[in-house]
Amino acid sequence: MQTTAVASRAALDTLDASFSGRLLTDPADTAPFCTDWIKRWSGQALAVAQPDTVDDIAAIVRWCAANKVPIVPQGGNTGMVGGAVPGPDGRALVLSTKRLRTVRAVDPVNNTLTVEAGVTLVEVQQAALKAGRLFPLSLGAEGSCTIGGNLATNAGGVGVLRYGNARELCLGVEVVTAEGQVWNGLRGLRKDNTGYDLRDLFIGSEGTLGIITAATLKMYPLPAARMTALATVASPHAALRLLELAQQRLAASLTAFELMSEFCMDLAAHHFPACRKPLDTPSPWYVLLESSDPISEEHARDSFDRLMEEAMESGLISDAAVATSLAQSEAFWNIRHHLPDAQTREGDSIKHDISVPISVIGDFIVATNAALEAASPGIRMVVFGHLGDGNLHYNVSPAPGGSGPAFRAQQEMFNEIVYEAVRRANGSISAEHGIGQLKRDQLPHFKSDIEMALMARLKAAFDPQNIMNPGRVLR
Ligand code: FAD
Ligand code: 2HG
Ligand code: ZN
Repeated sequence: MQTTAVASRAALDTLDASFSGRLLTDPADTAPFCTDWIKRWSGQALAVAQPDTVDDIAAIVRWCAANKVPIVPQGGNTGMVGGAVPGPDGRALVLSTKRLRTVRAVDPVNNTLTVEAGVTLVEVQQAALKAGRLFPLSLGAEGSCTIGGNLATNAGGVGVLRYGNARELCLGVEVVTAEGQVWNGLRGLRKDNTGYDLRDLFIGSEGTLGIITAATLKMYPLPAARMTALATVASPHAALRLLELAQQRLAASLTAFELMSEFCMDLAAHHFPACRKPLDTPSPWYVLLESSDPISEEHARDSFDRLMEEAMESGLISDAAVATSLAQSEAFWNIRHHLPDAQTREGDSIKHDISVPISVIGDFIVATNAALEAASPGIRMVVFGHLGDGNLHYNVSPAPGGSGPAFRAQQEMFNEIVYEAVRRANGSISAEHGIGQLKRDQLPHFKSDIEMALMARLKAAFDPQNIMNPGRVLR
């Protein structure tokens, strides 16, 4: 692409006239859109477009295609891999979906709802609740992330164990293609074998193939009751045995199973006083588990209490707090959801969002912790995650006061140790956050040449001018 930022600026007036909504060009206005949530990537935008409708988006994309201007789609800008912010050269247009906020349809009989891309995840959950249904995708950033971003990253979160990733919750999408055409694939069908599944290509493509402008999503019955507990376990191995027991006793009612190390709990309490530990017994590891019972409050409590008693009697857990109110349950979840923020407030963090087969996760943590601590004495491991999905946030913080370039320079060494262990375990270097900028150059080392070549051909077919989030996912 040869177009310069200067040439594109001259044409910005024609862009402004081509759509309703706002076009921000003053660097003071565009700056908030140019730095990511963890403040690791900062760039510059040619402009930030905030369109109101899908037709506006199509007009903007056509303008970008004609002027060869790269587009960086952005939803809530809560992504963890630097995919939603522009690069430093100031050539790209940030296309924010935040003004596409309509809930277009709710169909409680089909158990579906259709929402526009900029609706936040919490608002999607609320729209389902209003219809007496559950939209089960849930994650710490749900107040600000958008459903478009959730689908573009195939987000995971804390309900995957029972309901699956964002992909499993989406029946249809509407997309503006890289040529500025609108594809309406908003089908609410649970069965539809009519050729290649284009919906599944756009989901998880991180804005590199097209812009998701709306989606038809699945709703579920609301559970009759929920039970939440925070329990102490001696090791990740014990947590795994507890997971097995909980799955046997609660079956599909087990909806969340999260692991947190003691250091994570301490970090949350230190940076957020409301996140004080509800248990006095010291423990190296904690599990936050939740059941969603379809039958009744009484049934929920009986089966959950029986599970906790059995776990206590068999020595799998040494202490547990079972929430007796919604407020208490929310307080437990509050601790879990504040971990990313707590680690950021503590200073630098090097993140690894990995998955391995659940069966090997205990050995993985013991061996890889030892290797990292030997390679860089004093580091503090921040290990937590969605144990029920085999997905760990296997993050590294420096020794107290050790944030800075010297720590950050060790990133490659940490990555090598962690990703080599992931490779040996037949795991993935990105379980739920995606590839973005952060892992783009690692990807070819973890995919076969055939996979990389097929992905490159797909990209070329969908986005022949390479204007859709260029340089993300693929080089
Ligand atoms: P953005 O950050 O704006 O964008 C993410 C990517 O999608 C970018 O590549 C962007 O270009 C692209 N994109 C955005 N919108 C569109 C669109 N409409 N069409 C095409 N491409 C688009 N993630 C998890 O998976 N599980 C978790 O448990 C989880 N917890 C989190 C907790 C916290 C506190 C935070 C800050 C983040 C967490 N995340 C988690 C990461 C993040 O919230 C998710 O990746 C979320 O899905 C991103 O949504 P967003 O609207 O913020 O997308
Ligand atoms: C979570 O599960 C998110 O809280 C963020 O996926 C993980 O901060 C992280 O590494
Ligand atoms: Zn997560």
